[in-house]
Amino acid sequence: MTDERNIFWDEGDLPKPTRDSSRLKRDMDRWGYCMIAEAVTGDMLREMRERLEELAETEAERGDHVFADKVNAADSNNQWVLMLINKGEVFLRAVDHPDTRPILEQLLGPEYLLSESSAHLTRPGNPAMALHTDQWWMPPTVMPGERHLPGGTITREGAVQGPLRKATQAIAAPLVAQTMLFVSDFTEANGATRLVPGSHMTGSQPDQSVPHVVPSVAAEGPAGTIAIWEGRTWHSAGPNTSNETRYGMPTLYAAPQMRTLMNFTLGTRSGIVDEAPERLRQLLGFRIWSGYGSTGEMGARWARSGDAIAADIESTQPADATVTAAPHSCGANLLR
Ligand SMILES: O=C(O)CCC(=O)C(=O)O
Repeated sequence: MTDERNIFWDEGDLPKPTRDSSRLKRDMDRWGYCMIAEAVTGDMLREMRERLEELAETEAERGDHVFADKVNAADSNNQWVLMLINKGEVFLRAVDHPDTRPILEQLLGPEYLLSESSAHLTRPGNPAMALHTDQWWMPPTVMPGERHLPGGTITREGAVQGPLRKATQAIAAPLVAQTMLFVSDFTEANGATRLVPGSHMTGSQPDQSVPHVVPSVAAEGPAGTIAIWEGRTWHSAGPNTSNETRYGMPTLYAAPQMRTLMNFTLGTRSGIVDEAPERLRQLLGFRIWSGYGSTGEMGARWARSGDAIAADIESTQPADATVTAAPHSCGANLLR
C-alpha cells in the first residue's frame, strides 16, 4: 500500500453551519461531519454557559478537573466536566436535541444510546489534542485466513494508523457518533475542534503526532452551533492560541449493541431516572435491544434493577413458601 494522501478538499465545498436538512445529511456522507446552525439559542445557551462556568470553578477547587486521558497532551490545561446529565436540567434537554436526531438515526439507527455527556473547556495556551477517531477500538478488517487482532488487545496508542487515503477494500461502519455543542463561539484561534474532511473513508486511524502532521480544518461557528461527526472521522481539539476559554459540550452516542463510555444505567442519579421520559430512559441504556441489556425478565422491554425484581418476586410468594422456582430466573438467583 502506498502512503500517499489522495483525499483533498476545496475550502468552499466543506460543511458550514446550516439548517438545510438535506445538506446536513449530504455533508455527513461526503465529509464525515456536518454543522447545524442556531441549534441552541437565547436563554438555554446562556443557562448552559453560566452553569458550566459554575461547575468548572467548583470542580477545579476540588482538584478533580484534569482528565489525564491519552488524547490530551501531558501539558494540557483542558478541563473536562463529566456526566453533565447529573449536573443540571439544561443539559438533560440538550442530550436529546431534535435537530440532531435525523443525523444520528442516519448513522446509528433509531435506537442509539448515550455514551458520554461532558463539557470540554479548552483554556488559553492549551496545545492540540492528538488526532483520533471515536472508534479507535474497532478491530481492523481482515481477509479470509488472515489473523485478526483480538478485540480486547486493542489500545488507543497501539491502534493501526494509516495515511489520508480512501480505502480500496471494505471498511467498518460507524458505530458511534459525536455531537459538539458550541457553548461559546468556536474559532480557529480559541481551539475549535479540528476535523479531517473525508477521513471517515480511510478505514484507518490517524497519525497521533502533536503538532499534527495531518492536514485538518477548524470547525468554526457561533455559539449555539452543533457540529456532528461520525465514529470514523479523524478529529481533535485544536490548540488555543487566544486569550479566551473555549466552551464545548461533546456528547457521544453509540449503536445499541455497543458498550458505552460512561455507565449511565449505574451512574445517573436515581431521581433523574425515575422522572425520565421513555426516550431519555432509552438513551441511558434501560431499553432492551434484541435481548441486549436485559436483566433477565423474559419478554421485558425495559431493564429493571435486581432489587426491584427480587422485591416483586418476594411480594408474590406465599408467606411460608420456599423459593425453588420463580417466574424470572434472574430474580430466583437473587433470592438464593
Ligand atoms: O474538544 C474537542 O474539540 C474535541 C473532543 C474530542 O476529540 C473527543 O471528545 O473525542
